[in-house]
Amino acid sequence: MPSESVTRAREAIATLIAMGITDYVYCPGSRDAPLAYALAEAEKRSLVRVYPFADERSGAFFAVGLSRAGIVPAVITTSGTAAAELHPALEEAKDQELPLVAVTADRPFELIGVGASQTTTQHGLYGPTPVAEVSVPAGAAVKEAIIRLVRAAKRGPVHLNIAFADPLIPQGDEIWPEVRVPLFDEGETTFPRWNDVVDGNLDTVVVAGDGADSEVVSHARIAGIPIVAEPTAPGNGGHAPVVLQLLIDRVQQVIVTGKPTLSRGVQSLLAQVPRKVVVSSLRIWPDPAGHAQAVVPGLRGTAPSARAQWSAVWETIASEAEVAAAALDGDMTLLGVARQIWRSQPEVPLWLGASNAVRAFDIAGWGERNNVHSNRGLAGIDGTISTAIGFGAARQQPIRAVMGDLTFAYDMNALGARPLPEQDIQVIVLDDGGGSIFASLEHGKPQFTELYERYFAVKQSVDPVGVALACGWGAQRVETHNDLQDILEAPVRGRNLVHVPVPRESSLITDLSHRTQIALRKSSENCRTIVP
Ligand SMILES: Cc1ncc(C[n+]2csc(CCOP(=O)(O)OP(=O)(O)O)c2C)c(N)n1
Ligand SMILES: [Mg+2]
Repeated sequence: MPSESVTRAREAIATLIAMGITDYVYCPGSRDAPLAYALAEAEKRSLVRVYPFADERSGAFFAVGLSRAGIVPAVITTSGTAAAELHPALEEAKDQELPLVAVTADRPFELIGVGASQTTTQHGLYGPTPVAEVSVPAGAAVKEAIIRLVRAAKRGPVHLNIAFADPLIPQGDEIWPEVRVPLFDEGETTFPRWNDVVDGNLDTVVVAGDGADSEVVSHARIAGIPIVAEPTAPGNGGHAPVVLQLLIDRVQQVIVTGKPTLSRGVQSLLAQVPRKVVVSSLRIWPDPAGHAQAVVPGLRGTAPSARAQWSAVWETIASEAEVAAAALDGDMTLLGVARQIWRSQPEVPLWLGASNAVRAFDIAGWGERNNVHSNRGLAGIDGTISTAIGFGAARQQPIRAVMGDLTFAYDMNALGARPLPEQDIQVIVLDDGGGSIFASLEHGKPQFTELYERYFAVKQSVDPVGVALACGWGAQRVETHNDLQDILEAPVRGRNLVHVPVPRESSLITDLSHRTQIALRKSSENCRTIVP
């Protein structure tokens, strides 16, 4: 007689496949074993790609990487704490509105709350995080629930909790179900024209954050509108935070696209600018101040030309900022190294860790670069290596991931995982002996120096090279610009780690901004009118 649980697991996987889900992170356990057998059958039929992970937290972040690369993944765990491990990645997926299906196997519901082993309340486990959630009791049909759930996943993570009763292994006579799903018509959206919502008489900047609309950025560029783009947005690669610091009071209108999170200057601008247009198709559009005049899903037509004087002022300061930044070349500092990495092998996708790593690129990178990514949803320092591995796996491309030392230590487990037998990934650890970002905030003041080390820096006793070697990665410590350059010019092959010690920075932007002002004063008398 066929196993009822294995039959339902097959129905579940066949329905997920029919809904277009072909990539599965599978984390082992006893309760989710029926799903393992179902996946193995689907794999035999070449219907799915399966990435086995022992560590569910890492596996879930790997899935976020897949999703960021355009694949809708499912992550399968067993019951108990295993299910809880998905929560951080689901939070990140929620904020980026990335589709992801969390499938947790559960005990039959009558075993909840009666002291049964590895049994907890899994329905509602992630609180309000999933955009949809369904729990299916043991023995109940799963198809309809899954169809509705996967459709809801367009807007973020969803949670499917399925209870399985014993026996959990195949009895040998289960069939592979034929599952048909409805065709869904997605309809069309029409966008307003630029001139309908953007005032062409105002001095405007486009702020492009993570997930920005490349059409908006390219139209703005043609019209000469200055662009303040974060490293993960199109139009990146200037020293916009530095320029903005000097011109912030002159901006009369902002067009926001994507979710900007990196610089305090941009946040101040967004809070104070008189006129703001948000271009976003996200369910939760970025406007914390809540005073946007318009929120639109896109713009059509051409952008109104910027005033020539406004573009010229911006350009002048931007080129002086570049002169100031060029003085960093050769430095083994966070900014110097970020600049060096940014300009090496632009064809290799970059994955940037949160904290100062991504900010250093925001300030020091020069020259536009595509294919730069980061978990900017909740800007966690967890799961960075796992997400980068997932993104690289989805793109089937070598990838370079750059992060701070705490960020590395947080996700070291990922170095031991082998979701793919072979992968080309380079992890660069910018090691400044703990968490440094707080030193550039109020906590960096001299009166807190002693407290800082113990409460904020929390330096880990971890040797990244030793860890990497122990996990079968290649690894080296690099201390000179030239040695780093040799590594950055070589193709990324296999798994390897580069450990780069850098001094702790107290403020990334102030120094560059100061240098830019000096350069401006020297370069032209006219600039006195620009920088008072
Ligand atoms: C999961 C998580 N825990 C805590 C934080 C708060 N946090 C932000 S940056 C940071 C320190 C990061 O240190 P490191 O990776 O060495 O980068 P650095 O600031 O030194 O550049 C911490 C703890 C966070 N963002 N995510
Ligand atoms: Mg650090």
